[in-house]
Amino acid sequence: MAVRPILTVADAAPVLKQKSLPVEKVDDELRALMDDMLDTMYAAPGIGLAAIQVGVPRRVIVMDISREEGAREPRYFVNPEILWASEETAPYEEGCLSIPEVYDEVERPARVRLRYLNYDGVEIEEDAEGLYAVCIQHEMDHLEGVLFIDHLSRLKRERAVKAVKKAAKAA
Ligand code: K1U
Ligand code: ZN
Repeated sequence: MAVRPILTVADAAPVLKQKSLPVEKVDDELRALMDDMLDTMYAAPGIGLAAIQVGVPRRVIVMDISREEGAREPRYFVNPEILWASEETAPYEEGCLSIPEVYDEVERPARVRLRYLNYDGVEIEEDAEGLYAVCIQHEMDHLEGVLFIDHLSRLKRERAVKAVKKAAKAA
């Protein structure tokens, strides 16, 4: 398992804007990618990560939204689909490991029903709400090449990218 570099809008915006392709088979090679993604997410630290953020354009997400120290609850999503989204929406102050140090409020459906393959390739259908619903929608946006700042005004988006580029230049 390995921690891989996370691409940011400062160094790899065109990569992050690309649409990810479906996974054909959940095999050991894919599980090795998911293991690396989880290590990378924990090291960042973050609560979610899409494969495109480590430069792999495949429809794969890892997540751990558990709040207790030491009790890890990793989740793996291969080829996730949203089957239903509530009309009710909820705001959440989002961040993104590809847009470091930028946080802003995004309004998304409060609840969604999901279908995906898990780490073992088993098909799962379940409902998500709260932080789970926020995080899976944020990560599924990554699979479409959409960043959370794309939900903000043009002014806020341009400011965010400028700030990340400035910080990267200074580092
Ligand atoms: O997609 C990503 O870049 C990961 C992102 C996920 C996310 C956060 C908040 C709302 C929606 C999606 C992050 O993990 S940003 C870092 C973060 O939220 C965090 C880091 C450490 C502890 C707790 C949260
Ligand atoms: Zn993100």
